[in-house]
Amino acid sequence: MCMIRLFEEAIERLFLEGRVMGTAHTCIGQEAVAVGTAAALEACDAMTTTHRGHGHFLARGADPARAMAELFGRETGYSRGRGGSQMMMDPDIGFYGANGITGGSIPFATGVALDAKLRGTGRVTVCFFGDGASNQGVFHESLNLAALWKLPVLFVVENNGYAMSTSTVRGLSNTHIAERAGAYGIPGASVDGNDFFAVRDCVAQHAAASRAGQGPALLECVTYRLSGHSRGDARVYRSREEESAAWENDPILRLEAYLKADGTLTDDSAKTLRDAAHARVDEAIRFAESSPLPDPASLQEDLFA
Ligand SMILES: Cc1ncc(C[n+]2csc(CCOP(=O)(O)OP(=O)(O)O)c2C)c(N)n1
Ligand SMILES: [Mg+2]
Repeated sequence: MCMIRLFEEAIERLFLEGRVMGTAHTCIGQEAVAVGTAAALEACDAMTTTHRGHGHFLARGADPARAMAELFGRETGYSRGRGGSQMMMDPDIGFYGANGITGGSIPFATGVALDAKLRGTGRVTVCFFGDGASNQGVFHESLNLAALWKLPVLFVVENNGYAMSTSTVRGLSNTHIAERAGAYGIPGASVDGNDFFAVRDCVAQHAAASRAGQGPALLECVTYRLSGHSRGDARVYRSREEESAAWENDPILRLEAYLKADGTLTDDSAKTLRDAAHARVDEAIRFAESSPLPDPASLQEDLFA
């Protein structure tokens, strides 16, 4: 979780410094959802994500150096520098990609789960998406088919309070997204998405059921997008007081306090962990900046249209 936080903070800084181009959506404040979910999965399982997917990718085991290189547009990046923030994937770790289309990963993950069912691989697919994406038509279409065909897929909605500048109370007729599970006759659960253990245990329980043939579930992780929507968001649609209150609920500080209270972590070991995470992110930036840009002569490689 620390490494994800530092990776995201580095990206926000690198954009401001003009060292990284384009845009990116960071997941500061949502790290427990990514890491809690990844901790509950098996190596054979699959994940898909959204435009806000760095944390999911890193939690699944992506190399931060290659992810950073992709953000820098370098040949050593996950998409050879051609995709950037929203176009990273690595099938070798069961990570089938981010998606710039809001809700775009929902039918895609359903297809990955259909493949697992037809082949009998025992693989569970986790599909991350946001509260805003839950209003897309493909959400209904995918959950209906996944429920009908009892597909091994967990729809994990990160209810982070906002879709761009629209708060959930302004955009959702019922902000308790997990309650929609009843419409499809599948299990639904809502957990505190800033509590690592709550997320991990909930995903583990439903992944086991799904793996055993019981079909999909809709899991809602209630969290808060501490960052702006993307680069250059002045956050005029919410107050600084609201943000300060949300920072009090920082999932990393909560986990740290918990682990210190039960004696697992000390001030020294917490510092050692943070230093190690810092070193990995610093090394990722060094790797990215020293990597070559793609050769212009390779421009037409990997084009399918
Ligand atoms: C089909 C489509 N419509 C609109 C957009 C513009 N858009 C990008 S992110 C976003 C909000 C997504 O909100 P949510 O699903 O809650 O995810 P979050 O950004 O909170 O992680 C929108 C509307 C898009 N990328 N794709
Ligand atoms: Mg959202």
